[in-house]
This record gives sequence, C-alpha cells and structure tokens, in this order.
Amino acid sequence: MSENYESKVFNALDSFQIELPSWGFANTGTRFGKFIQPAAASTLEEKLSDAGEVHSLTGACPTVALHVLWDFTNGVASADKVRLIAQKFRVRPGSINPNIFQDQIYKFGSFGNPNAEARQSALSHVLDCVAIASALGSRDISLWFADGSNYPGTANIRQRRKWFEENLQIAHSRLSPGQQMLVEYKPFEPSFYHTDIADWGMALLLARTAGPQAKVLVDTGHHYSAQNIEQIVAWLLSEGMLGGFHFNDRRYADDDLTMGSIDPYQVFRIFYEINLFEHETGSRPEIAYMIDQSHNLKGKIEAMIQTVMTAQELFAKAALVDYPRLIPAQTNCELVTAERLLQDAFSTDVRPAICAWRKAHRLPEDPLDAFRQSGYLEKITAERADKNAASISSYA
Ligand code: RM4
Ligand code: MN
Ligand code: MN
Repeated sequence: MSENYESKVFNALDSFQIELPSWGFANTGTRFGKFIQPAAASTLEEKLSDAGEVHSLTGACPTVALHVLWDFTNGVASADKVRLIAQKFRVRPGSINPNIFQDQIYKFGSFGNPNAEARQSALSHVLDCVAIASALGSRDISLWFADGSNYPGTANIRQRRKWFEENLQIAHSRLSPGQQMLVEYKPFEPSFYHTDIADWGMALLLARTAGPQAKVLVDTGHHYSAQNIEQIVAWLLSEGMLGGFHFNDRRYADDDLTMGSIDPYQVFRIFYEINLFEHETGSRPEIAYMIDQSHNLKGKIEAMIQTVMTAQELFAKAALVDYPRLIPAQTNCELVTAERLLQDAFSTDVRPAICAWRKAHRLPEDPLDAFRQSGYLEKITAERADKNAASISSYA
C-alpha cells in the first residue's frame, strides 16, 4: 500500500501546476482601506521577483497571471519588456486579464454598457489583451466583467446579454489557434441587484455563443454559500467546458481568503470530481489552475507559499481515492463504502510523501521554512519599505 501510495502522490504532483496572480503580491485592502505592507510589490519587476521566489521554493508555479492595466504600462508595447522581466525571474507570463472595471468610462458597465463608446472601449482593450497574449505566447485570456446594475428596472437585462454576445464573438474571432477565452462568473459585487454574468449557466451560454475556444472559469469564491460547487465542476467537465479555476476560500462572500483555510474538503471534492472524470474517460482535460487571492493581513509571499502547499496536499489526497473500488460501490449503491473511500483519502497524511517528492526534485522539504531562512523577505523589506510607506492608504 505505502509504495503505491507514494507513487500516486508523486504522479499527482508531477502533473500539478498552479498559477500565481501578479496582483497577489501588491498592497490590497478592503472597501474601507488599503493596508500597506512594507514588503509588498508595487512594480511588475517586484511582483515577478516575488512570484519567482515562490516558484523556486515550490517548483509548482511556472506561470504568473497578469492584469493588463496594472502590469502593462504601455499595453501591447510593453510585451517584450514583460517577457524579459519574467525570464529574469524564471517564470513565464500566464493568463492575461483585461481590466474593464476600473476606469470612469465603465461606471455603467463595459460590454453591457448602454453607451456604445464605452462598449467599444472595453472591446478594444480586450482585443489588445488578445494581442498581448499572442505576443507573449500566453494560452489563456481570462475575462471577468464587473457589469451589472444596482436597482430593479434600471438595466435591460436581455439587451445587455446581446451586447455581451456581440463583443465576445468579435474577441473570440481574434484568438489564435490554441488560445482560449475563459469566461468568469460572479453572483454579485460590485453590482448588488443584477450581474450580467452571474452564474455558471450564463457563463456557459455566453462561452458557447462566443465560439469553440471559449470555456468557463470557476472562481471558487463566486458562489452563494449553499451552492454545490463540485457539481458545477462535474457538469462543466461533462460538457467539455471547464476552462480553469480561480482558487481562494471564503466564509461569507467573495472573501479571497487562502485556499483551503475555511473548508479544505470543498477543494478536495473538486479535485475528486476531476480525478474521477480522468479515471472514467482516460483523458486529462486541460484545466488552468490559478490562485486569485488577496491577503490583506498575512505576509503576501508567505501566504502564497502556504496556498501552493495546501493545493498540492489536497490535489495529492484526491489522487489517493481508490477509484476502481469506488465505481462499483456507486453502481451498487453501497453508500457507506463509497463515502468512506473519499474520507479515507482525505484523511491520509500525504505530507511525508510530498516531502519525498520535493527531495527527489531538489526542492526544500518545507518551502515555508526555507523562505523564512532565505533572507529574501528582509532584503525586499529594506528595499521597498520607504516607497510603500509613502503610498496612499485611505479609502475615501
Ligand atoms: C474579481 C474576480 C476577478 C479578479 C478581480 C480583481 O472579483 O475574481 O477574477 O480579476 O476580482
Ligand atoms: Mn477571480
Ligand atoms: Mn473575485
């Protein structure tokens, strides 16, 4: 059992990579204020340096998601510079994320804005993002829209859907072969009455209308509390429409807490559905695993390393489910047997096998401890503290 267990963990970790968000290293806050950390990154160079540190310690994060408005000061013209900075820190540009929610022109929406000029501006930014992705060799263009409304009767929901369809189709037509458009949904916030892409069904319909290279992105924090996320995952898998994840944890809403910190069994159940699909179909869908978290209080790099370690543990545990025994147990309605196969895998301590995997890959056995010993945090704190102290921290 034990050798078999270790090889399952090794295989799982060999196949598992998770993308870091560039914005996860910068100062962030809540609606009420930004909390300044002396070591936070404020330039792309600093963000990619921090991401490179996480990757060098964990070996699991070769790519970094980029937010175009925040990371590409000159749009497409910045692409070469971004590539060189990424190379310097031994990471690669990952998903490209447009920002069509921050500028004043988007007060009443982007693709769903009744004003044609605003829709056009959003479209041209998304097209720039496709061009940036092509220039950098990035596969995924990841779309999240803040569009929605705050009061009943103030927005024409069906008309806005049509505008979305039009622009998504145009953006899709610019994709190169092999590129993907990921459509993310979110039930509320910043809009509090209706959101144009509020759930996975809406995202699925829009992705289908956009074209064959569009899929759905599941952000684990973008659901109502009682929702069965793994069932959504299972349905998207069976539709061939699961494009990727933004992982984070939550207790109430889109809290962007550390993955697995509130409900690790939730993450395990998602990985279990994916593993079961792979076991049954013999095929491995290309799923972009990404982190989308905002650590306001924890040290940013520490929290990111903690996240990657948690992700690896939960992914490894899901690989331990005895699928050949589970499937007949499901067919024969042996409920307790089936459920216990999941529980056995979830409660297995995979940490010794993960340490062995790290050792075999010349990685530190405890990446968090190695980070604390490395002196990196002290070095960047000394370099960045003054600049961070001078940055604005108030909400209004
Ligand atoms: C949203 C969503 C997006 C992220 C923005 C900053 O809630 O999760 O993926 O890019 O926040
Ligand atoms: Mn997200
Ligand atoms: Mn979010």
